[in-house]
Amino acid sequence: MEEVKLFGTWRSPFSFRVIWALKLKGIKYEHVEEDLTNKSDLLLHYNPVYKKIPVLVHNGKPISESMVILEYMEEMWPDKYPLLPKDPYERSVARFWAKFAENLGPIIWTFFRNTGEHEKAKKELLEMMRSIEEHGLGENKFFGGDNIGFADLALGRLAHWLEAMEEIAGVKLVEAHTFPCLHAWIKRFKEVPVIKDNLPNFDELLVYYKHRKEMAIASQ
Ligand SMILES: N[C@@H](CCC(=O)N[C@@H](CS)C(=O)NCC(=O)O)C(=O)O
Repeated sequence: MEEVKLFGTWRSPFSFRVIWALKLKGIKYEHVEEDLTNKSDLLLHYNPVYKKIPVLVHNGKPISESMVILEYMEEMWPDKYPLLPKDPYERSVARFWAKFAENLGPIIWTFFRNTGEHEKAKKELLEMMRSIEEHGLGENKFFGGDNIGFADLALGRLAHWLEAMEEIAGVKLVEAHTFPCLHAWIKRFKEVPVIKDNLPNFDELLVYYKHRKEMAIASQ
């Protein structure tokens, strides 16, 4: 009998990458909700280096870092809804966009915090989105082809979390006329049942981000 536990938190796009992968692969797991203002001893024990969620604990063994967890799951349960294509070149393309998503995260955050680097971050963010728009999807519905895969899960924060940030910031970056491919991808991605049924509550996300933004402004 396998024991799978996920240490995560309700609002984290990194937690959701793992939740989506677990659901897609049909792996039963127990969710352990962490309060990041008062981290549990178990979390500190399982991830002593970064002390961050998500951590997947499989039969007592901890795996940290969301994309490392996805790679682990893919190797551990390769036949249940493969996240990566079989072809080595196509795998490299999926990993390329997943890595791109990792670089996108800090830029989104800098842009949202609206500090002195705001305009620079906005320009950089728009350039990165332009790259996804022009080189990411091609004729495909998803980065994974006809179905969502590794890179789609990595980029998932663009689909829900960015929208909440845009609303708080009062700026709409991704629109049908500015980034039609990306805009269509976001819509399609959120229509996939596993995604649609597993997203944080939007209003609660707005409250959380509003608070984070106020804190960022107060500390400037
Ligand atoms: N690179 C990590 C990022 C995870 C991360 O930033 N987690 C945040 C929550 S969204 C966290 O645990 N923060 C707690 C802290 O920084 O103390 C991953 O992909 O898993």
